[in-house]
Order: sequence, then structure tokens, then C-alpha cells
Amino acid sequence: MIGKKTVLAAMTAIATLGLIAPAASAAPYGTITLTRADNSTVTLPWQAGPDGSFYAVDPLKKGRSSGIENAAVRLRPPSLSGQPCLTDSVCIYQDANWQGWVLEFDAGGGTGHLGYYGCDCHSTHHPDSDGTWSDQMSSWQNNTNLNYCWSFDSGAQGERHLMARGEAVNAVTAHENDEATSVFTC
Ligand SMILES: [Ca+2]
Repeated sequence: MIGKKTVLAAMTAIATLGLIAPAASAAPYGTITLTRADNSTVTLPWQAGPDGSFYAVDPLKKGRSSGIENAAVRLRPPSLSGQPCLTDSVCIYQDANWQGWVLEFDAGGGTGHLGYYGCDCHSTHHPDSDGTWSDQMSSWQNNTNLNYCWSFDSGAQGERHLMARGEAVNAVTAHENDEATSVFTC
């Protein structure tokens, strides 16, 4: 079963690569709404990184308004999924085995609604979430010193699962696959 899933995930990654390759320089989804640790939100423009990734900087958190090194969140297309999840970051992946689109939060960051985050994603479980990060996560890495959780519903509601600090999971269970809608410290 794991083998089959891996093959399917690889096929999906290849298909997605083929689809997004011509659009790699397309507009990076406009704006993004970040949820801060105090649960306040801020809407920021996505900025295009030099390597084809996208990022957003929270000026309150870093005291700056630009520079990928100051990013609160980064979005990487499948062609960049092989890049490591950065130290002091938590990464969620569209596909199993840390493949597909990657959403990377700076330590302490997260969101109460992954539907705010766009990606060229398709969910077999929840087609109504296509095009956003809601109901897409199939694997994750937590390279922070903080315990994170993900949950099935927005606002940290619904069934909750721990993403322990320093740990990684290459494939969530079939029950958990394509279900995450919130990612938050816990
Ligand atoms: Ca998925």
C-alpha cells in the first residue's frame, strides 16, 4: 500500500511539474494572509524569490519589508521540493515523501486557514479545496524547537495531530491524508 501510494505521489508530482512548468514565472498568487503568534492576521504581497520560490515578509516580526532571508513564509513549486526544509522552519508538503508544492513557515508562524494559501494543488479527498493549501498536506518536517500541530478544520479546530519539534513524517496516514486546514504551535 505504501509502495502504491508512493508511485501515485510520484506520478502526481510529475504531472504537476508538467502543468506548472510554463507558468513558473506567472504571478505568485497576489497576497497572503499570515496568522501571527497572538492570532492577529496581516495581509502581505507575495514576492518572487531569485530561485523560482515565493515569499512574504512580516515587517512587524523582522522589522524589515523585504529580503527572502527575512521571510515569514516561503512557497516553493514542486521543482524546488528537493531543497531542504530550513533550520528553524516548519514545512508542509503537497505529496508524500516531501514532494510537490512546499509551504515553509518561519518558527512560530503558521495559519488558521491554509485556504488562504494558493498552490496548483488537487485534493482527491476534497476537490472543493483545489487550488489552495487546504486539504493537501501529505508529509511534513518540523525543524523548529517548537511543537506544532495540524488540524482538520480552520481555526485550529477539528481532529488534531502533533508535529513534534525536530521530527518529520514522510507520509501521513490514509485517514489524515489531504485533511490539514490549520498549522499552528501547540
Ligand atoms: Ca496531498
